Amino acid sequence: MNKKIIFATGNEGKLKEIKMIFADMEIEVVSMNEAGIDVEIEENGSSFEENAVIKAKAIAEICHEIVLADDSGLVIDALGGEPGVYSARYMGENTSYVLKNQNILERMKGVNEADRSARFVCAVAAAFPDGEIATTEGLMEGIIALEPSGENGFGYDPIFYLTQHQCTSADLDPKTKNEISHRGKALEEMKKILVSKLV
Ligand code: ITT
Repeated sequence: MNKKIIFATGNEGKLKEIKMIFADMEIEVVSMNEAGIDVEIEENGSSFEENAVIKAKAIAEICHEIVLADDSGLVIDALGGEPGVYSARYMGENTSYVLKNQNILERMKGVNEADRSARFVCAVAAAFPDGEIATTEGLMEGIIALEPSGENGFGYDPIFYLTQHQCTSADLDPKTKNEISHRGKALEEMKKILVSKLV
């Protein structure tokens, strides 16, 4: 039984969450970094799913193991779906999230609560050594906060307010975030596919 998967991500925030979500599985999750793989992948798809498949396939071609990839982002309705698939590249890949978040809050100034709806989307793709591809998707609904809050998570978490929890996703403890998050949902679905493939 193949109990190892390579996760095609260079994002440490994602990786922490992924490892925690897989902690209850007898599957070793190895990051690209840990596997010694260092390649630039051009994410030129027009959807989260397309980009996840591009990343998983690109790495599967190199390592002939089961490869998973996560493409995710923040979709803000009042901004026509921005930053969307460009979430990592918004204002430039090297711009800090303090500045990116500040910029979004600035653009959302004056937008009333009813129109601040947004969601995190996560597509996960698996590329199997036999060439099969599987994808799953998860969503987390919320609104854009009025000001940043919280130290947990990463990226846009400090400005993503969960009305049900009355806090941002950066205020949540990591376990609770994984239970309700776009990534948690997409990966729980993917775990079921992996179990059926690995028996
Ligand atoms: P890899 O492609 O190497 O996995 P990346 O950071 O480039 O890393 P994406 O292209 O999928 O990944 O971009 C996702 C961006 O969306 C990420 O950099 C964050 O800015 C944002 N994002 C996704 N999930 C998030 C979460 O749970 N909390 C906060 N921000 C998130």
